[in-house]
Amino acid sequence: MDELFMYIDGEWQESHSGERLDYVNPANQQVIGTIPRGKAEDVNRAVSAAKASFKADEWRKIKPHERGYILSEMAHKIRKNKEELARLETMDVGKPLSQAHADVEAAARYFEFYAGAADKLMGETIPIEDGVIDFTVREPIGVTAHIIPWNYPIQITSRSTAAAIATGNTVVVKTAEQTSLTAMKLAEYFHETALPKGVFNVVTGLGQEAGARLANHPDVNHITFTGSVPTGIKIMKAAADHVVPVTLELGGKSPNLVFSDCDEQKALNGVIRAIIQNAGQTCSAGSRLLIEDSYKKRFLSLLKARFEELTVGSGEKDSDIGPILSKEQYEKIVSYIEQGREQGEIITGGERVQVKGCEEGYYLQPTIIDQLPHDSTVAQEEIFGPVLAVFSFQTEKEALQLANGTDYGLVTGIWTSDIGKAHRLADEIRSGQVFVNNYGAGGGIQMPFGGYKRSGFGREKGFVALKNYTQLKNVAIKYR
Ligand code: TXE
Repeated sequence: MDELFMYIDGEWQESHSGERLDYVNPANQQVIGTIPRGKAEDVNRAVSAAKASFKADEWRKIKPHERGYILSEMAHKIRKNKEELARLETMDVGKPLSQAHADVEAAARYFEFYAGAADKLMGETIPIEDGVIDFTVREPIGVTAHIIPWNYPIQITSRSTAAAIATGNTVVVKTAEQTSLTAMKLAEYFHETALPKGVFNVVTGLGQEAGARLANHPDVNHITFTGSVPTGIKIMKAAADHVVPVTLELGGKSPNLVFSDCDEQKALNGVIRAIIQNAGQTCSAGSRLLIEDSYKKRFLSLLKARFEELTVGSGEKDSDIGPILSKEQYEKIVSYIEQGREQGEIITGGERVQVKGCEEGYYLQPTIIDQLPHDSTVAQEEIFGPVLAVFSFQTEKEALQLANGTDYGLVTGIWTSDIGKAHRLADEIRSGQVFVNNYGAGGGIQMPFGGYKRSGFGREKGFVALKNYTQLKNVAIKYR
């Protein structure tokens, strides 16, 4: 059993109460260690360390390229330890090892990308009138809170903390209670760099305890949150009490639109990958499939055959689909499948899989549900499992209505060889990302990522995310 500690003010710390929480390996539901059950006192310690280090000259006066250098070192350390990190991520989340490797590489890329950006954050000069020089400066915002979900811990921790540190802020991370292993490794690597103590802090604990305190702490100056809509709403309300900006990434019900003129193999591969990645426990999962009516029968039968070839098993064996994180998540998915069975038709899947040697783990067959009313709960809500709901359309207009017909708007995939059609649809789609003849562009850490509608607001990834962690000052000087 591994006992983890929190990382606060450059030191490994136990929770104030001394209480601990178990964490489990989803492959077999075995307890593999404990984490401190951080509560308000622990968050207070972390925020005051972050506040003090934000004010200290050691961090405030550091040259931008030196911040970049620290982040580059992080990228280097992540790559050097990629085997261990991928193994830990698989053990913590359950995901297939090859996907964990891709997450680790993405984490390294975030540090690398924002390392390069650290000394390229520029303001503008604005013409006002003769004798006045007007310019803008981007300044760090202060103590930034990062509340992390359990599905992509190393990626999501890296993407927002690297951007916040590149811009000169200090950071308090609250890991998801289920998955803290790789965030603690990041703390370990930061500890080995020249990052001043207190700039990067990690608190572990429950959402309603440590998370809630971080969200309502008066000395936090920005909150980045990825997770469920109800928790996002709570965080936004808590932040409103202190007029603190938030960046919210709240999941989706993303569609893939498949037209009969698509490249069939590419579309099949894309649609499958979009829903089985991380066993469908992905905010951008392609969980709705919209197929052109005349092509539906053929595409669906090919898809069914491919679904039935997918392997379900432990992440360590690198099966196509790993376990569901927990009993709670599994039961949530199964309740949607049962509703789907009543209101529609299960084309394939829908049953629990017993994996030899991992009997306690929650494994599910990849599932396709057809014939659902598009306004049903199963068609509208985020299931967060390997469950694909299928619909058909006759015209572009109908395709668009279905695509835009949920409260979410995170990602859309369009599969067609007609570039005009792809553009027309992309113009009208209400989602933060649109992919044509691909889904995800290989992770694309450089591309803005975030939602329309209830998928949240603000953008992470890419250059644009630097704006989350800075505030703009305008200076006007009259010299005549
Ligand atoms: O999410 P929560 P949960 C969706 C997905 C999943 C559902 C529930 O549909 O089935 O959410 O998962 C912290 N104040 N997504 O319960 O509650 C919590 O400790 C402050 C989609 O895990 O949103 C964790 O660190 N923080 C999503 C983080 O919030 C609080 C990824 C996420 O937990 C808090 C994960 C509070 N009151 C789940 N309550 C995506 N967009 O990818 C909880 N937390």
